[in-house]
Amino acid sequence: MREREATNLGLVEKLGLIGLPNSGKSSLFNALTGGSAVVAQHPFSTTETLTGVAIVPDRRLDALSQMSRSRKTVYAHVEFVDIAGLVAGANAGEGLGNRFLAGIREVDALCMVLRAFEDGNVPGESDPVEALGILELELVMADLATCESLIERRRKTARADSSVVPEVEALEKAIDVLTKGTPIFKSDLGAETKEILKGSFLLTNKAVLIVVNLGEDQLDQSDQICSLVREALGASIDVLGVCVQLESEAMALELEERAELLSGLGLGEGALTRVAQAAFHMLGRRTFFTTGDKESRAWTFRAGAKAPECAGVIHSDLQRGFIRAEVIHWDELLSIGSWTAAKNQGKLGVEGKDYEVKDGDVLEIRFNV
Ligand SMILES: Nc1nc2c(ncn2[C@@H]2O[C@H](COP(=O)(O)OP(=O)(O)OP(=O)(O)O)[C@@H](O)[C@H]2O)c(=O)[nH]1
Ligand SMILES: [Mg+2]
Repeated sequence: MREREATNLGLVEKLGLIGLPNSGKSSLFNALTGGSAVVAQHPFSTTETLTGVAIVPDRRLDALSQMSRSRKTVYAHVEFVDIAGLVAGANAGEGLGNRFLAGIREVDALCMVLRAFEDGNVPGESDPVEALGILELELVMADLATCESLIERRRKTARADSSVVPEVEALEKAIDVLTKGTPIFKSDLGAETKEILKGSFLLTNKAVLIVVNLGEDQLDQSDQICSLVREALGASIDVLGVCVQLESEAMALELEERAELLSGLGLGEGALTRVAQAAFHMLGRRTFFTTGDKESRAWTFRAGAKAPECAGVIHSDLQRGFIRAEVIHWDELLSIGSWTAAKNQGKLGVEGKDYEVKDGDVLEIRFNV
């Protein structure tokens, strides 16, 4: 049987699932990672943060694996963290307040789960726009408190040490934005300011992805509901409509049955694929491939990386002893039909240390240690 697994190498950034109680965070977490977080009808069923690995499905890799008759297919992955639910007043310690805030401080990006589904048996509101407003306000209040407690101390230090001046200026800009109720991720603060602010560990200075949790009966209104959320955001942030319950039921099925169920509902390969892919992309990650009869594998690199750095993702020896990379884009390789044929036809590019690897490149590294 052919294996399917996620690579353990590469970048380790984590994506935190946040939302109001009973919005479906743990259900989404389980569906994405095959995990077993507690899912229950009462609020605050999650009290401890849980981390899990979600495979990033990739049709390009599937095709390469089939071409090479690989015994193993290894996908890229994204780490998700299931965090306790947040309620209005969390910044002042309501609900699981501080626990929630500590959990979110440790992740690198946020996936907000906004409930739209209606279910009389599951307490909680079903207005995603209102939920967004509550979440934003809580995060903003917490950030404002952080900035205000930092700035006086930093101002004092800056009087003796001018290298701290940019940080003071960045904090002033942040306070300005936050006071208006705007999270940093929605603000027009420049990349440089945001970079300086990273040292302050703000909650809203993180990339964001939004999942609207739809009821099965709302699937045909997905576009309308999501565009209301997009309007409320007023920023270029991905908003994905997902029926979490349905997708997690589908995940329990065998691959073929799952495909049948989802396509029968007009859901294609399902929305979880899009969530994992959007998360992967939002984190600035790109993919290159290696392919052979032993395995076909997706490797993760950061956008803009050069060939030796990518070689180092496979193994540090390959970076240290890097000589050159043989490169072909995945679709061209597929149309030729095999690595050997591509080589014989002279279709493999021979690239040196300065080559910027592109998303979708297939590589073979020549090295000497
Ligand atoms: N009808 C319906 N129920 C759902 C859906 N998604 C989740 N639920 C139910 O909502 C309840 C809460 O789901 P959880 O995944 O535990 O929610 P949570 O956001 O992790 O909740 P806390 O950890 O308590 O903050 C469970 O009973 C789920 O079965 C959905 O799409 N439709
Ligand atoms: Mg939960």
